[in-house]
Amino acid sequence: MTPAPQDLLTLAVDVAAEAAELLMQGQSGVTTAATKSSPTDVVTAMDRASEALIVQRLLEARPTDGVLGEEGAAREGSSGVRWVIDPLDGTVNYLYRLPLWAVSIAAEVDGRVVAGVVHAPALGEVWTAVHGEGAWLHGERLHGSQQTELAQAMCATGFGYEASRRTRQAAVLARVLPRVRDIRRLGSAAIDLCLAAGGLVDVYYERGLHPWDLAAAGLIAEQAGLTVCGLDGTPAGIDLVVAAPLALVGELLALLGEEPRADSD
Ligand code: LIP
Repeated sequence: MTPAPQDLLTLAVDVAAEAAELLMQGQSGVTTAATKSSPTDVVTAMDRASEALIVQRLLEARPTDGVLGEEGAAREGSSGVRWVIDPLDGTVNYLYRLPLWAVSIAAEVDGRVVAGVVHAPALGEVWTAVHGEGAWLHGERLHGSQQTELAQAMCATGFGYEASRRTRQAAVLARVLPRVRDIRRLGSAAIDLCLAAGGLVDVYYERGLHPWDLAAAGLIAEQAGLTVCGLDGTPAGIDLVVAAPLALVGELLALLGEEPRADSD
């Protein structure tokens, strides 16, 4: 029996709240436990503890589900449901005690995201969405920006951890900066997309994101009426994620794609 997306959301919201509490408790004194793709791409013991707790709770409730987590949790399920988990998005912000970090949990049914929650405890925000039922924050339905002029658009973006990738991203940013109202670099793709869902920024783009960075927040932005896509309008993914009002998508994609790509950056 395929579970109701709302029931999957209820479970995700409860589990995300517990993980958020664990992360708030464990933040003081947290240090880098290891590095990943570069010396600045860090993981802390709290990233791992959060993921372990989330996976344990989800599989206690639904033992035959699959999981995919940033810190290595990977399990094929038999139920048709898979949980895509970023146990701590904005790890560097968490390390620096900046409040822009979140727990992100999405439920996929047969490969499509049907429900998602992004819980940012230091901001006191819990964004949710169910496919076809809108995006919500504190019981209010979210509506993304209606901006129709790119030059008036507040643009959020982010950068990778490797110097060569950052060099290329800086070149893209140099093209974008004169063409938008201003840039915000907040350090968490999940929070960037949720702020776009609420119209607190007009557009967002980033290259190099993983499924767990955008699974839940991408649904939230989409359910708030934004177009969420990738290069040339293909599905959003590691090559590119754009979230914008339909009126701005074409112009933004053209601007991002202007430079012939040496590679996927
Ligand atoms: C972060 C993303 C952010 C991106 C960072 C990093 P993490 O995820 O949320 O948008 O710019 O480079 O990938 O590493 O904190 O889970």
